Amino acid sequence: EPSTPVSRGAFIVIEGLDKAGKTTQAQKLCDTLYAQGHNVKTLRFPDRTTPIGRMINSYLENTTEMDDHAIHLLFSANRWERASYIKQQISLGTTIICDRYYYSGMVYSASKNNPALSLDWARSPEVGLPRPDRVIFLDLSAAEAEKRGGYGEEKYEKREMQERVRERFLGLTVRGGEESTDMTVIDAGSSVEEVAESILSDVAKVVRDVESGLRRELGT
Ligand code: 2DT
Repeated sequence: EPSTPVSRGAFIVIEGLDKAGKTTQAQKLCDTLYAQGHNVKTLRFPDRTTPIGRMINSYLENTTEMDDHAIHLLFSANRWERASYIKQQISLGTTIICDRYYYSGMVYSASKNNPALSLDWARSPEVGLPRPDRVIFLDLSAAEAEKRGGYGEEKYEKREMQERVRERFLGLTVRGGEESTDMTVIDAGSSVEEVAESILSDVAKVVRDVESGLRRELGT
């Protein structure tokens, strides 16, 4: 008798401003799903451990200057170098919780006040990457984010930039098209436990749909 095929894993992305709690919440979600018996792994972008990731890191630390388009393409390439791994894990039944993805990619690049770098331009190198089953956008005002211990020294950690980034993230959720349907906005201003609960109730539905075969293939 053939064994029942394993259902694929779900691909979940956590997005938001710096300080919104993405890393904490990604880890909590991973732990909870694991405790419920799911195979689950976390990923984060940028992945600073690869050669491309090290170039991104030196840009973010203000050690290297780079053209806005060039750095955008490196962020995208940093996702492409993990694309087959993501697809493989998902097909083996592992759920992936990913800290930032191309939504950050589009929004940060398009928030640089460079008229030559539109949201549409920023989207194009991402076309064909595995599409998440759900993107949780942890929403926090730039003022609240700053109160949570202030920004560090990295490239985009400035109040004005963070405000533009937030506007564009929220813009993505209402712009129409794929990004809008992918994204759920969750208020990141309440306690860690409350935020975790809101995320879980949304993600649990998606995981259930994936497992029951309602969402067959991972999209692109
Ligand atoms: P972390 O602080 O999460 O390591 O992010 N960024 C990120 C981009 O500009 N484009 C991208 O494609 C991604 C994934 C957001 C470091 C910074 O890099 C920005 C903050």
